[in-house]
Amino acid sequence: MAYIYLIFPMKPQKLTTNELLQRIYNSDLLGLSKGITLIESTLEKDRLQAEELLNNLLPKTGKSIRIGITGVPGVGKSTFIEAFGEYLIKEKQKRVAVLAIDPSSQQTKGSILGDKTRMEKLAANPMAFIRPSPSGKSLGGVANKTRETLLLCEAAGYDVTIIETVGVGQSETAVKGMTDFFLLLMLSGAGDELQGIKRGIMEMADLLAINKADGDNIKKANLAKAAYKNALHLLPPHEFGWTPETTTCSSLTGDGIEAIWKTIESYYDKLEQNDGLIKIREKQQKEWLKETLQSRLLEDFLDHSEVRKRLPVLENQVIAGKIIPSTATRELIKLVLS
Ligand SMILES: Nc1nc2c(ncn2[C@@H]2O[C@H](COP(=O)(O)OP(=O)(O)OP(=O)(O)O)[C@@H](O)[C@H]2O)c(=O)[nH]1
Ligand SMILES: [Mg+2]
Repeated sequence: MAYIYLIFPMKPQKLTTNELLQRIYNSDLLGLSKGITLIESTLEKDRLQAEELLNNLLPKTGKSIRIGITGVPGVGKSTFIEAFGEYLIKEKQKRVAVLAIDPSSQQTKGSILGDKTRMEKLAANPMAFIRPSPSGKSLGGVANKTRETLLLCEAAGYDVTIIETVGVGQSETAVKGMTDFFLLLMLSGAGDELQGIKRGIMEMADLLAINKADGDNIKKANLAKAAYKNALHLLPPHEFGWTPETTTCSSLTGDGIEAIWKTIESYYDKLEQNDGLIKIREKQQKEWLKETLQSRLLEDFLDHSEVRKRLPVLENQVIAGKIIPSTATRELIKLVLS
C-alpha cells in the first residue's frame, strides 16, 4: 500500500469489487474499512458497488453469534464490551467485531464508540474490530448501514459480532431486529423509571444483567437481580422456549462475565433444538426487506418531480383545514402511478 501512496500521493486508488472481496475474505483490515466506507457513502455509484459487494459475499455471512447490547448512558456498556471482548478473545479464541447504532450521531458526531477510550485495550487487539456508529439522517438509514457492516464483518471471519446502542429510544428495536441475543445492562438501586427503561425494552431482553456488581454494590445488585427476576416472570414467555435470565456482573472485577457467555451458549443450544435461529433470522430478513422497501419508496416518491410541485399546494390545503391528508395522498399517488 505504501508503494501506491508514493506514486499517487494525492489520490489513493479505489479498489474494485473483486479486490475488496478478496481482502475482506482474507480479513484484511484496510479492505474491511474500505468496504464499510463504501457502504456508508451516499453517492449512487458507491451505493451500487456496495450492493454488488454485499450480494457477492452473502454466502459467507450468517455464521457469527450476533449480540445486541443496550442500557442507559453510563450503565457501563463500553466497559462491559471491553471486558467481555477480551474474555472471548483470550479464553475462547474468538474474533470479535463491535459496531454501534446511535441515531443521534448526526448531531453529536458519534457519541457511541466515538471515543474509543474505554475500549482502548480491545481496540488495540488484532483479534478485535471496533467501528463507531455511522451517521445519518434517520434511524432507519443508520441501522441499515450497521446491518450491512455486520455482514461484511461476518465475511471477514469475525465469530462474535456485538452491536451497542444506547437505551433511550427506538434504536433498541433496530438492534433487536438484527441480532440473535439481546442483553440489557441495568444498574442496581434505581427503579426502571429512573433508568429510563421501558417495559417494551425489558420484554426484548434475553438476559438482564445488573452491572457494576462490585465493592459496596454487590448486595444491592443481588437484591435488584431478585426483583427483576420476579418482574420477568410476569412477562409473556419468549418464542422457542427460552426463558429470559437475570444475572449480576462487574467489568472491573470480571465477575459474571464468563457466566454471561455460558448463558449465551445455552441460548443457542436451545434455539438449535427447534430451528429457532433459522426462524428468527428469516423473520428479520423479511422485515429488513419491508423496511428498505418502505423507506426507499417514500424517498423516491417525495423526489418525483410532479410530487415536488404538487405537495406544497396540498400541504397548504391540509393546513388550512380544506382537505384531509388521505385525499391529498390519494391525489399524489395518482400523479405518480398514472
Ligand atoms: N464500579 C464499576 N464501575 C463501572 C463498571 N463498568 C463501568 N463502570 C464505570 O461507569 C462509567 C460509565 O461506563 P461506560 O462503559 O462508559 O458506560 P456506557 O454505558 O458505555 O456509557 P455511554 O457510552 O455514555 O452510554 C465509567 O466511569 C466506568 O468506569 C463496573 O463494572 N463497575
Ligand atoms: Mg459507551
